Amino acid sequence: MFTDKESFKQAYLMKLIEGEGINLNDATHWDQFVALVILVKEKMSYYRAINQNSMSQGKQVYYFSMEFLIGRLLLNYLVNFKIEDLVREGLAELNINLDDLLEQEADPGLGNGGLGRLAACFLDSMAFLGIEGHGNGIRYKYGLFEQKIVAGNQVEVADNWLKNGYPWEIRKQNRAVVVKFKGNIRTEQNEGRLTFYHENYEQVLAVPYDVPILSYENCSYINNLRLWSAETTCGELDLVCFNRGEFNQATSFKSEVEAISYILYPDDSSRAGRELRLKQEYFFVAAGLGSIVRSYKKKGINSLQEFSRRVAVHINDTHPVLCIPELMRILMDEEGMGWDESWNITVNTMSFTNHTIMPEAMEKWPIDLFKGLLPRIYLIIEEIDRRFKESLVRKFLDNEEVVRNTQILKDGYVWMVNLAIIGSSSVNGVAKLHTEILKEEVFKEYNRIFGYKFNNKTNGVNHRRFLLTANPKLSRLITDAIGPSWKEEAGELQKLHGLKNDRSFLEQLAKVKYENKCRLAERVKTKQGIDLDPLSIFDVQVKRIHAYKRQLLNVLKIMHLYNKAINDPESLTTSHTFIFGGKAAPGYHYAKTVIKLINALSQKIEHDPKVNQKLKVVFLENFNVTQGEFIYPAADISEQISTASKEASGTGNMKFMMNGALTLGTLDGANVEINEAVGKDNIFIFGLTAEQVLHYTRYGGMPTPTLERV
Ligand code: 26Q
Repeated sequence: MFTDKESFKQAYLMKLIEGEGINLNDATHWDQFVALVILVKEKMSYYRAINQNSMSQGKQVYYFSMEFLIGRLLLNYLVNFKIEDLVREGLAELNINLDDLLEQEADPGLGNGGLGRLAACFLDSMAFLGIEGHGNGIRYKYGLFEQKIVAGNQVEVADNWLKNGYPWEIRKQNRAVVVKFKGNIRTEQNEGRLTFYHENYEQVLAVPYDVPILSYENCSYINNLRLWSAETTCGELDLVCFNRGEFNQATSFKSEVEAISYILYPDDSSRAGRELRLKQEYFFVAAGLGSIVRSYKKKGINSLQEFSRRVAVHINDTHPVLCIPELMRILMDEEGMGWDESWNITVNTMSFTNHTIMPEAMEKWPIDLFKGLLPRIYLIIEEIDRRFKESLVRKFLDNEEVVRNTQILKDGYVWMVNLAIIGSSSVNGVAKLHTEILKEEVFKEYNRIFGYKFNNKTNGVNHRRFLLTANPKLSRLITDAIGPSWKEEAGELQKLHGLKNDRSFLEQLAKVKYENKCRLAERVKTKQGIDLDPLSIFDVQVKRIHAYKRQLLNVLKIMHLYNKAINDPESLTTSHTFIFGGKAAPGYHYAKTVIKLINALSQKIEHDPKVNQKLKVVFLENFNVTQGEFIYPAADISEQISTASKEASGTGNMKFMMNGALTLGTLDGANVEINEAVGKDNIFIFGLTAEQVLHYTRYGGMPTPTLERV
């Protein structure tokens, strides 16, 4: 295995020639990329082998999430192995630019936005901290659509991220798990115990694909992201049907099964309630828990009584909440435990994060649909609900509202968030303000019953991806100034305080920002043919398009500047480039219209010679993790202007801030904590507080005559 530049070059050339039968001159960027991937994978296998010997018996953490937005991995692996410079220089000596190879890698769009990226950041952090923490999700054949802008409108194109194969995944056929849907439940009394038999079900084979999550620095910590793919249990086709001549039936069953992991649903909470989504949710939950229990037993621990001491399962929003009844099912129906013991183990194993306060985004399923698809899971939920209500009636006899607002089965629906709170030992919000709103407003009844469960975990981001790797120039400047320890411990960045009046440092800082703006401008020119002026102020709002995030407010502000400039061109003292980016859910008409409006405004200004030297609006196509890595380092101003109380936390706000952008924002989500941390020179706050907004929504009009502005 290579250890220095020369041995790397040799190994690399050998891979090209031996592995792919290509010599350097004939190799395309793709061939060159593949050769590097193979070398990195070999390095990983080497560390894996070392790690096998020191397999810990420590607690295993499983992060269940419908979404993981992991971004590209090649550079992440090179940085974590601390071989980026060696590889970059070695390749340069072979006349290969590492950046060209990085561009070959697909960015798997297996998530909608913040929630999915948070899951990926947690995997990175757990690996770094030496926590044995693994992701469990779905290997969607198609990720979130790729966004194109045609005549100012968003057009969705399928995200075929697997078309060239995904080099980092390893299919583990022998770890496949059978998942059962539909059918009926027969009960029988066996030795005084009611036993449940699931019959006439349809079975689906869940096949795992593992992606390695490598720790920064300590390369022997390699965790796993396990993504499940749905297949038929009988190989290619239902041969029995096929041989009987029932061709259509055989092929349609196959496609019905494969549909489960076919595509990621866009965050379109208002149009929830589709059976396929529920199938997806149970599919990866049952597969994941099945494999956890199997590997738990393999370790030779006979009794599952120890389970919650050795295993933690985290539920990322309500999407994987079926973990709760599914673990109950396994413990009772497969392991023969009683209800109380199973319930204790289950609650102590599960923890849950809520990511929203918006009532329309709370997941609920029509009972009839639910019962038909998951008959045994439904019975368990019914029993959880019954027992919960029974315990409530004892404690809250007086309070009908408490009973009504906390039950799982209500108005013909299964309310997933209620199941999550009742069945977990910890419930957290994602920023201080958000958690307060959960405790005092959204879940106030639960807070009376289970106050001890509620806690806050303010979101964070992986500064090694979004600063160290995405912004190499700033990273070098920081390291020269305060040493390298900030790479492991982000808190060390505080040392930069000492340089706040250091002229030379500040000049270099400005130079880095300028160069990052040039880098973004170059990329935008190549990708969209648009010229950006790096000398103008880059004022950026990139995030999903949503009413509460208020891209429209930003547009109105720009229109105001434009109108002013028409009458008085001198009113614009500096030139501004307003940059937007973000996807709209395909069914969200309002959000799509906002995109159209931004592009219309962009055209209008572009064609107005009175202002087009000073003002520009651009919409960047297909905002994703990779685009973000170019955008955050290049921003002067970060727009974080959601209606106070609506943005649970936000994480883009942190990525911009750590790359030296000033924030224009409202007191919402984690902006509140950023405000406390960075002070008035770095964040500019406007608008109502969350309390004022909530008061306004509840009572109408203005909350108090002396409305105080922050
Ligand atoms: C729901 C039903 C049907 C189909 C899709 C969905 C769905 C999918 C994704 C609903 C919600 C999401 C994603 C939500 C999300 O990303 N929330 C964000 O989470 C971040 C991490 O905590 C926060 O920083 C953001 O404030 C929050 O908006």
